[in-house]
Amino acid sequence: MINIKENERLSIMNHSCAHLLAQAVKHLYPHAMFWVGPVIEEGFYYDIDLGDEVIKEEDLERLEREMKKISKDGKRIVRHELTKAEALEMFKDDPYKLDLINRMDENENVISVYSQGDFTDLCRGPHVETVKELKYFKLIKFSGAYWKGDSKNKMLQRIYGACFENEEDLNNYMRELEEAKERDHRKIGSALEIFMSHDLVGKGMPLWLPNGAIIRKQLENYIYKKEQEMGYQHVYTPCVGTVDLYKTSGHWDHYKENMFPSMKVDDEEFVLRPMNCPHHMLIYGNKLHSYRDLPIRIGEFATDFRYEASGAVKGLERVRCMCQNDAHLFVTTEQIGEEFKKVVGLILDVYKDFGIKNYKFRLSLRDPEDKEKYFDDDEMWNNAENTLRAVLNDFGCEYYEAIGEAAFYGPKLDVEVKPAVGPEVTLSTCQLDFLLPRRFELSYIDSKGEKQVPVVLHRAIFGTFDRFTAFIIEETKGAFPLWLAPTQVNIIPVNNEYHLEYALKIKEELQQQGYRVNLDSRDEKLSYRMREAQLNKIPYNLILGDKERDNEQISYRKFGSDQTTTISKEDFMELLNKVLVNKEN
Ligand code: TSB
Ligand code: ZN
Repeated sequence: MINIKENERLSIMNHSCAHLLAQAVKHLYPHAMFWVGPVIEEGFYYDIDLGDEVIKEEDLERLEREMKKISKDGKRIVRHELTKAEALEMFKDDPYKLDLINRMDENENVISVYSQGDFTDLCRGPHVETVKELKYFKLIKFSGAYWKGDSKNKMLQRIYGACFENEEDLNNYMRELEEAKERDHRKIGSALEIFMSHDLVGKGMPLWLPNGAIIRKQLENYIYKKEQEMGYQHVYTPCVGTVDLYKTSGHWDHYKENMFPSMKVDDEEFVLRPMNCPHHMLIYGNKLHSYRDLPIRIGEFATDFRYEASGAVKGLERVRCMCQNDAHLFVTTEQIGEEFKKVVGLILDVYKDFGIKNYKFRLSLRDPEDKEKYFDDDEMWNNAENTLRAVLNDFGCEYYEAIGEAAFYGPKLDVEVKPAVGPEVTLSTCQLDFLLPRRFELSYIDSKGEKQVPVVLHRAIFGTFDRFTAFIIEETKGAFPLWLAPTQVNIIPVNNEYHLEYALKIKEELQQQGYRVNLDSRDEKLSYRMREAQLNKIPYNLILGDKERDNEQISYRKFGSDQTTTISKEDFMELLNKVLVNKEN
């Protein structure tokens, strides 16, 4: 999908279209006041104060009609420059614009406003020359948005739109938007009964339904096996800890706004944990360690709770209760490179198995100009950052460096992906940490018999099972590869009277081999049952009639194909096994 913000011409047009929208709003709602109307990747929006009024679907059409009218009228867009004093005078009745003007840099001695017909707005520009140039636009959606994003402030009405140079581009864009909506994991997740939410459980707390639970179990088994092969040791720990635990780790001071409030039980004060690192630090610290034991890799599928803003929670992608595919790797300084390499190798391996191709590696580094912001050990930082770079280069991975984005405690690598709807998110992460082991006074004995502090790598390959599942739903559009599909094979006996027995036999054989099978022996037409299997995106559909029964054969149709293939039962079993093992569709 095109990124409008990155296209200069479209950026200008969309910004002008935001003004056109504001003008139309002013015509229909004379009391309206305007906050900001920026260009975004998907077009533009404008945040508007409509008093007590709330925008509804049909208002978008009315506004669009008004915008078309203004555009036809064809007024020129004219720039005027004012001093700050003049601007303050001009917008003296508009608290929003006054707020903007007052926040402008003192040195900014020219303030510009743009006028088109009866409408003037404070703006840096640039704009198109006349509103006539804005012909191919669409208002897309609306939502509430707190002024300055702060829930203590008034809720404004945000209207989104997009503008293009010609009708074809606009139509293509609208089609892509529609496709993205169809791919949205929230829609597919509900249609395929993967997860649900309920107000009584709470916001950002999805419930995994049986189909979702199968997918999640497959993911768990898959990554557990990989991690076991790599020498990880898996643990179980409680999803709460005392406030003191999180004071020791530093989260209480630095991460509190992302945590649920604490609760008192007898004389202990607990928090729902936002991270598992402190628990794993304690497990490491439970024993004395020699350098010969390192790396020690402690893994857990661990439930965490985070306070995410209610406007930010989204299906399985951004939740308040999540399960991380977490591990903390305890290494010597010399082992950082080797261990980091293993983590990147695992990420690449997993992405290959899932056919994930569109992702970006982001290497977050320290800002060398602002060393005070970071854990104070220059040599450690330099070595670590160079090591991470070298590993990525060795793999030939493309990555970009985000200077100044490292955590206080060390550099990190994130993998970013783009969901069907909304901004990019991080899936996998690997974060170096020089500090946490110190806070927990962890150590190992080196070859000279001296105490040393290990370095910790925090890493999550799937990120969370929640977010990863959301992503896989969108990647596959719900047509999961055989090994992940909740129902793998659907069996349709053509006629229950004659073919049910054979169908039952095949079902049993498949189940004995571990497949998840559904027998659709409902008294419905064959075509109806076939269509439903397609809707449920079941990978293999078997149609069993006379011929199949008499010759011990299977006729099957793969999801998405309208071709039926007939082969011997043995060949079918072999085929299915091959598809399963190779993680194909
Ligand atoms: C990797 N302590 C580390 C851990 O050891 C940690 O918690 N890192 S994290 O904060 O980056 O979270 C790990 C992963 O969880 C992220 O990469 C992201 O994929 C996923 N994640 C974070 N917040 C959410 C959320 N609200 N909903 C779903 N997944 C999330
Ligand atoms: Zn961690």
